[in-house]
Amino acid sequence: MVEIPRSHPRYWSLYYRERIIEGMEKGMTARAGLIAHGRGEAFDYLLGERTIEPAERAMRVAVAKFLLAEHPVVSVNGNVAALVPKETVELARALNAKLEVNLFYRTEERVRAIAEELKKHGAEEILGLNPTKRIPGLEHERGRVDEEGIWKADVVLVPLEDGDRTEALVRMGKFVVTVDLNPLSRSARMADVTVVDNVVRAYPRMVELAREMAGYSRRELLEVVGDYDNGKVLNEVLLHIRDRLTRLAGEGVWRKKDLE
Ligand code: PTJ
Repeated sequence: MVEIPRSHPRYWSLYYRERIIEGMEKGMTARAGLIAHGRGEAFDYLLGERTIEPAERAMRVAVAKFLLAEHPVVSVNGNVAALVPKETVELARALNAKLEVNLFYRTEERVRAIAEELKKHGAEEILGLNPTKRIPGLEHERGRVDEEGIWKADVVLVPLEDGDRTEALVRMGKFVVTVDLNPLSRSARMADVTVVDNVVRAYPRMVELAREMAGYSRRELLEVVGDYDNGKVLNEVLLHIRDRLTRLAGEGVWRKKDLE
């Protein structure tokens, strides 16, 4: 990995870029994953590179839904394995969920490389190595899922996902949670809960929330879910972006060193 000086004003952004490149060099991340990462970065700029309140609310509901689930599954792709392998394993453990490597651009080599990385971070059972089922309506490799994992799941977390697959999972009757920085993506619009946040911030926060809520009763978890409305939350994200841009345009960004 290229050494980035800690003093660089964009240190974290450059650091995660390097992690994605390294993920590709390790055979985990798809080439298209680099493009997806760039799109995510652009939306993170618009959000202000921090977890906003609607995302916090979405995370609480997502975690409560997972803790209420019978067959919860956390899906892992090549970008997530590069950016948050440790947090992915911690999250699945805290949510009592199974881990499934499930790829849009599936190749056996990438599945194996990702499974290895997860094992290095303490994962024991990893599904998705021999998927025997297919998501109805999705042809070829991108539709293959594990019978004991996504196939059976009632609640599934599919971060940085393709919209078509998200929609197909919803059609199968699954409760679908996604993490996606783009509030306008098809995935964000199709999911039941969309956490509009960077996965590098969202996963550690979700681990905290899962540990905090682990002691909640069923009734308390149902109260957290309440009458959550994903459409409303996405609208709030759009308004956050609009208001922030209006404010920044008013203040002026020319030669401004930090943006809040
Ligand atoms: O590893 P694979 O084969 O499963 O492929 C993974 C990618 C991400 C390449 C594949 O699912 C894909 O092409 O996804 P999309 O359609 O580009 O969607 C990815 C979404 O994730 C986009 O809306 C990005 O804005 C968003 N995104 C990118 N980086 C992050 C992110 N969201 C949260 N955190 C990020 N770090």
